Amino acid sequence: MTIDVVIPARNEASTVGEVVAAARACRFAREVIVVDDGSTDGTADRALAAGAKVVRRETGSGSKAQAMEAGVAATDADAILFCDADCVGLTGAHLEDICRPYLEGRAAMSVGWFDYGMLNPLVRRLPPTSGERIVPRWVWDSVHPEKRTGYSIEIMINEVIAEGRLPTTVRVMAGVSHRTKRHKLGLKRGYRETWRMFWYLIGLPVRGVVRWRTCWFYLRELTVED
Ligand SMILES: Nc1nc2c(ncn2[C@@H]2O[C@H](COP(=O)(O)OP(=O)(O)O)[C@@H](O)[C@H]2O)c(=O)[nH]1
Ligand SMILES: [Mg+2]
Repeated sequence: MTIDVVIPARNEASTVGEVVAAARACRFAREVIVVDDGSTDGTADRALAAGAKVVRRETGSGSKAQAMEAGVAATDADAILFCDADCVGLTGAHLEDICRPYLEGRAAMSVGWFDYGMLNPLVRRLPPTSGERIVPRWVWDSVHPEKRTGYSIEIMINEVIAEGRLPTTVRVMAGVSHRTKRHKLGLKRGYRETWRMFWYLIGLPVRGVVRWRTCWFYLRELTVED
């Protein structure tokens, strides 16, 4: 069983080195692949210096989902551990905790949630939008190409798992957060973009892009780990 780490990154120079180091410290991971779409802040250099293999997309109009796709195409691993490049406080131990339920056959998908403190008991049961998750590569391949877009790629991975009635485990990555859109874009634009993303995601079942039953199937097969 081989596991490679795929890290989509656009302009994440301040955190990508720390994230690559965490991924390399995960004893279950073979290779760490960072996919960069025309970053202008030295993200690729930081990733290389931290020991990642860097895949550069030169389209200038990428998306996170397309970066993930390029990362999966660059590996023949049996399973992919996806990880965002803007995590803060992430360690190899967090990633090992995510991998374990998958490796032990308890989960087809294992996900790490950011640490929201008192909100954790509530958050852990929502359909996860986290970028930190392991899935077998067939799950990625089963996401319809038209659905590999925008903010919703994680929801579309959830859909493959839920509609297959497959078990998911989630756990909180203690002490881990990320640089939010407010940090990256400033308060005003950051809040606007966060709300835009939130409404888009809420709208998926409302507009029938994702069926309500999918959420139910997801919850039925969900195990929350401490
Ligand atoms: N290569 C690449 N990475 C991207 C792109 N858009 C987002 N990302 C990365 O995907 C991860 C999650 O994106 P982010 O903007 O943090 O989304 P949020 O966590 O929902 O606010 C981060 O590591 C981003 O750098 C893109 O167009 N290309
Ligand atoms: Mg983020």
